[in-house]
Amino acid sequence: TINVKVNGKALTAYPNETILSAARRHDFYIPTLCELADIDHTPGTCRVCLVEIQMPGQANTHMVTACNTPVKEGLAIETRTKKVRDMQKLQVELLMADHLQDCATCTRHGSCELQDVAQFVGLKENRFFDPIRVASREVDHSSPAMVRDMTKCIRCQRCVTVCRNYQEVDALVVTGTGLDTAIGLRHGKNQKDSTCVTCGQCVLVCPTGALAEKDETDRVLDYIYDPEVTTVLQFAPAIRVGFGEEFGMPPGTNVEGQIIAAARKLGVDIVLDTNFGADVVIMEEGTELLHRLAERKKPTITSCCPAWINFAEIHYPELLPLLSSTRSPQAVVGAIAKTYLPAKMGLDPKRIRVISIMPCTAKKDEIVRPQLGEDGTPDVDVVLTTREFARLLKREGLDLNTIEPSTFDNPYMSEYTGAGVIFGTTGGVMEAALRTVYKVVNGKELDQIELTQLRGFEGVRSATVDLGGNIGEVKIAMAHGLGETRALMEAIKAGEADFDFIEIMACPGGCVDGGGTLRSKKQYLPYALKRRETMFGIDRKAKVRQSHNNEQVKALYRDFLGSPNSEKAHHLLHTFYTD
Ligand code: HC0
Ligand code: SF4
Repeated sequence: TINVKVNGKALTAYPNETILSAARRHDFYIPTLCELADIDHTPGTCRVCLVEIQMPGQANTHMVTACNTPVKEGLAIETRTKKVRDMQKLQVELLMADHLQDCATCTRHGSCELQDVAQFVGLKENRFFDPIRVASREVDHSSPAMVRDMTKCIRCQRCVTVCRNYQEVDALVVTGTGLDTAIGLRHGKNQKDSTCVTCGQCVLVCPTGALAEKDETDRVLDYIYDPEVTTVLQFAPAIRVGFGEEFGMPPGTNVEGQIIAAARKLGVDIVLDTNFGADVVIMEEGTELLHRLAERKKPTITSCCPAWINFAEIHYPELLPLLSSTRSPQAVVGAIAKTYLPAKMGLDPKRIRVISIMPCTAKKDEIVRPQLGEDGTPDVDVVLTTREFARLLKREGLDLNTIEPSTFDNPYMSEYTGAGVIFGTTGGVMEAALRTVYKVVNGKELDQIELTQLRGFEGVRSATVDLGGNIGEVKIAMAHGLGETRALMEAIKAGEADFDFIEIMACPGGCVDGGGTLRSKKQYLPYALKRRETMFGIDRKAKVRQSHNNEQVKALYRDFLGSPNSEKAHHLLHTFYTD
């Protein structure tokens, strides 16, 4: 180890460790805006982590950036001298010179890392603000899912790193030099026409409001306060285990009951569960899988993750025939809510507006796909991310902490099984599908409902599962994160991956860590395992744990669709992809 002093206190550091890392391990706070240890990112571009150091035996001191200066034996480090504080303040003031000053209108207001650091250094004035430069910065509204606002970018490049090294989409590049440096899409494209798949991982690591979901809370209020409209709200499996964090609850708290109650307080007419749609998806996709296995078509790849669909369409169009044609659970709920539900409840389908709460940015561009609607009317009208839903409740003066939990009351589309709920974590769709496929093949339930051998967390996992009957052993794989997905797709193309069924989730961890979830400052995906644990706990306690045993799903087939993969089911619950 290496001996150093921080603010006069002796402590030990590791060889090759940076000053920032050593100080942090010993609870000395040094502000920074670009560094993000979780994604191994220390570009040293924000220059806020300035500290004053003195080499052993030397009288003079130097100012250095702590994030990329290694410790040395005998080094004395000062983090709070007047000189350090003044220079940090000046550095933040310089960052603010080229930053839109209108914090009150920003989606990041109240959770912005730049605001935090400005408070920390005690910034009181903005002497260098250059409105003309800021006005010349690009704001890209082309995507239905996300906004890229360069008037708020501090060029930390975290987004470039996550997109390039983790998602391996590599859509983002640094453009320009010097004062003109910015972040853009490759080849000067706008977001919509670029190779971006709107997974939103870059949004999760952005320290400011430069990258954000497209805020549609106003549109939801328009629907809710329109007396002519019947509002139907669905929320995704992962929402109930990640939403409480937006209101300061411990990570992974199950707030399903509070969400239902909050939606009613907002004025939503009918509250449904996307989990119901997940159970329907298993009926459709499971049936499709069995047909494809019989025809020796393989692999079949899941189709519920919209950033994965975007990725396949843009980056692997030659593999599109392998994708299941079954729509995602959110799309299924949308289609059923505008056909079966009004028929059952005596509602006018034209007056129904479906609102989805999703942990995902890509779900916003999923709903504008023309094939997910009827005669130009979308099945789902608007998607709010977890973050926007929190913003909406706060706008309406609702605090999740003080809301009494409630329960679902819709008799047609709100019941769900344990299989439906685990969709939200990597491997869950696979596990849910196998529970049902096993029953179809063998006429009896799996002895062991929990397929714990599938529950690892490695980026790509594979297994061989004996489905018995006329099917026998099938080889399956699950990937989460697009970097891992790319590796798997390359292996398939090279003929080196012999799988029957593959689950893909574009976000590392699956939906519980989607690009629409809480932005946890200074960390990348810290709550994945807690949220996942809660999800498995909900499944374990569920009275019904297999999709085919969902009574409301059975009624849907009996009264409306006929059987899985029927003509009507095909029309309403299946889709196609385009390259
Ligand atoms: Fe997911 Fe879904 S599980 S994609 O991760 O399949 O967003 O939670 O809603 O649609 O059910 C997200 C989560 C969903 C869908 C479901 C699937
Ligand atoms: Fe890259 Fe995903 Fe961000 Fe698009 S949304 S730029 S693919 S990280």
